[in-house]
Amino acid sequence: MSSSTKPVVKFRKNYKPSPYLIKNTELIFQLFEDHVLVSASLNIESNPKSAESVNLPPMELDGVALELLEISIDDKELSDSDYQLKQDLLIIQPTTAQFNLQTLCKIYPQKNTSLEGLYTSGGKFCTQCEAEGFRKITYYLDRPEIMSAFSVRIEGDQQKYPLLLSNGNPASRGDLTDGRHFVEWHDPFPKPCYLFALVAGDLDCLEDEFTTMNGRKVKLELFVDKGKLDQCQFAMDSLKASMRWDEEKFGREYDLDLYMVVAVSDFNMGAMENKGLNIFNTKYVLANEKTATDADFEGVERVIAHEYFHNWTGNRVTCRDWFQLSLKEGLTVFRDQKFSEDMQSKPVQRIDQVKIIRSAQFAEDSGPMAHPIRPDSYIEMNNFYTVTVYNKGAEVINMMHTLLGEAGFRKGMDLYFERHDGQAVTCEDFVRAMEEANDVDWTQFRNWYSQAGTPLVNVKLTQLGAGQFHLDCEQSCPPTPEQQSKSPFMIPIKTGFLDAAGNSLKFKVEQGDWTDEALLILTENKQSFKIECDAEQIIPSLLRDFSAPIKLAYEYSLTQLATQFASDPNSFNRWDAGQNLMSRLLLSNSPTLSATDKEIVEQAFSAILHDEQLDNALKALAVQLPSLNSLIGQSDKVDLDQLFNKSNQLKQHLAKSLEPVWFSIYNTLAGDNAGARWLRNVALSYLLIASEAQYFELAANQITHATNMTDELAALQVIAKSKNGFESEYVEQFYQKWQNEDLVLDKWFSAQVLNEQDNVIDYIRSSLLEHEKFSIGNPNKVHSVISTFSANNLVQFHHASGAGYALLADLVIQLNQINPQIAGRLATQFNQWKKLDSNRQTLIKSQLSKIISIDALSNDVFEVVDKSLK
Ligand code: 0A1
Ligand code: ZN
Repeated sequence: MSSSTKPVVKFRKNYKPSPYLIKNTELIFQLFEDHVLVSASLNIESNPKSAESVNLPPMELDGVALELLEISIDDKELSDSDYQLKQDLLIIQPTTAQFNLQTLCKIYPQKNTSLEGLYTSGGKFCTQCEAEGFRKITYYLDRPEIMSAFSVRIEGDQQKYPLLLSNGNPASRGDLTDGRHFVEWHDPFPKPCYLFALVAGDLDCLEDEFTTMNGRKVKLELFVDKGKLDQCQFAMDSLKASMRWDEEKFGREYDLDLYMVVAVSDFNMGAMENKGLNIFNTKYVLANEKTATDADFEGVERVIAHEYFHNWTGNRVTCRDWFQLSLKEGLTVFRDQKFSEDMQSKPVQRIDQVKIIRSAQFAEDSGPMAHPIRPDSYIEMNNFYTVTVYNKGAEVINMMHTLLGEAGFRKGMDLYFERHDGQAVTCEDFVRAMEEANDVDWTQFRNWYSQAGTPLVNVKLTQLGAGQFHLDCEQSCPPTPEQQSKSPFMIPIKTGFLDAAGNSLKFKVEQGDWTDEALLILTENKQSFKIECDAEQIIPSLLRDFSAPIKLAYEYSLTQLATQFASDPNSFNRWDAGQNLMSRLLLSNSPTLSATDKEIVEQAFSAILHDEQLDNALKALAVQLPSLNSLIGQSDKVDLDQLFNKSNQLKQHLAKSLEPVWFSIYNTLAGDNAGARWLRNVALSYLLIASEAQYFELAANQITHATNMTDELAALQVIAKSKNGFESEYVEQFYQKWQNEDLVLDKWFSAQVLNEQDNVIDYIRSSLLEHEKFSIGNPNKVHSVISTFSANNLVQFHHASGAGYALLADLVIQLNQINPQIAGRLATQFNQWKKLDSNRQTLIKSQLSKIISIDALSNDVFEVVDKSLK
């Protein structure tokens, strides 16, 4: 990180096309034990589209932490006065419109703990170049609109690195002297440098083949650490399923002869879509029943699909600049979500997607880092790989899909690919393709791209006469750091109506046809819809399937919510009514829950659990309280102590009053599929809340005899959370059993940080952070311990002593040097502080002030903390 320079803000409005292009890129990597030599030969041309007034302006190439050993232009070595080396830049003065620039740089991947650029993980070399990591490899125009054809030669020790991989197709290979060998690769598709990848190491490989819709054979190779082949089959199956799905749904075929996936343990994110050579966090590749939970399997399937789908939405059509990130990420998340809905249960998937929006995205949208899905400015791009750009971005695409329908959406996608294949484009280009393919005007819809914040829609229903109603809607959007006032959004609200018994009603909107579901499109600040419905009492079922990323307020009575919870035909809204009901009780001003409140929920749960039509996964979801994060995410101010209290009271009540039901579910449900395992494990957790003494044996028995990780982990979680969790022999046994299985150890760490007793913070500091298997350099470990603690053990993270805040701040400071990207992300965990009481505000503010005053603060952490303090 450029720690000595003052952070510079980059603005979207200042975009200018690059004055130069790089047509061809030839790279030679010589790998050694303590350094790597990188020679680059770049065919450069001045850009006819450049906005520069001078004919041949100076050329500025990005480069960070590079030792420049040689530099020449058209084979003539440059003297010191021919170029300038500034902080993170190499500046040359071209004299012709076309020339070849050659550089030789020395880099130190073995010392690179930022996990950006070229680094080592578990004895192998690997890369991560998105967003701006390529500049840590060689001097380059490190911006996504520079698309170049790459040829790469890698040389290294034959024994240590039998595999030398890069993008595209292998072109040649051979032996060198001193036990070294080389492989050359050529990628025929011009690509931005953020999609460059290199891997060198000694790995096991699972091979397979896929025949595309046009009969072309594609070789599939999945590389993992030695001994892990028995955890690869599911990822391979998911890859083939994704390839088929993209052909069937979108007519998109894979374009190279080879598709490689490499799994590495040290990785900042989930995975990376490098052309033809995806690099994955092991967490999203390795899975078998013994080591991975049902949720892990879904994660693998989703991320494998996500990276594969990027080949068209991201690689073939890429981003013009990083402000356009949602062009590829929102769209690709949307695509992986639709894929998961087709592979798994649709309502369950939708509920999972919405939970992320309501907990993490609403929180971001109401905090200091709020930004539109297409941000207007940033200091450190790595801070903008956010739930807003990704998940709200996907919601915006989903609204397009809802507005246009399946066929209209496909027409838009086809036009987008037809127009922009091989180009680096903008969100505006995407919207225009959708608009023009469908002949619609989305001027107002574009506000979703330019405005931050979560719109709130207040809805009221008034009866005008027999069977005649008005649905009055009013939208508003709170100010966000850079935008004080907002224009109205275009908001599709999928709506139905129920009678008092919960049956679906037929109705008409304005002059429309009779229907049982309609899409109301709100465009004004205030808008009223005339509803005709032949019933006395009607219950609106609004925002079905979460048809827009908004908050919706309607004053339901508790009975109406209970009715909806029991029988809304829309599965999503049925779940949502339950969440709504509980949120209302938990967030009300009263300090405790009344007996009637508790009974309403108890009866609703009981009905759900006895409903023979409802599948187990939906039951499991329905009987879980809204997460504290989503309750906080949805509020402007929270009384945390009251919230913790009431949510404990409710859990205790539900655990005790339904004890026989939980017990019978636990004992009679065969855990032979994911939904059943889930519900059974929810029952187990309620039983331990009802009485640890009485039911501990169930958990002990389960952890001892489990035949799959889902059950084993569920038992570990309740045991580790119990009163004697820290000393439990079962926790120790789990460790002994799994000590050599890195990803399982991550679960072991996480389970322990969720214990809500006061000594947990000491335990984390003295036992977990000091544990021989903990490593601060490994993002998965940091995540398992620190992020899990601060995001999911809210009772202790927000402990009135401030010890939880101090723990997080210490880790941010420690990681600031080692891995700024992870440090920046951790620091966002403080972002909700303005919603809290003044005591906690003071405590957090003092930690933030401590962080911002340290030496050599990275841009990543600076940007987050500085905004938070404003
Ligand atoms: N494009 C990847 C995510 C990714 C982004 C940044 C990274 O390092 C800074 C790494 C991966 C994806 O969406 O899967
Ligand atoms: Zn992505």
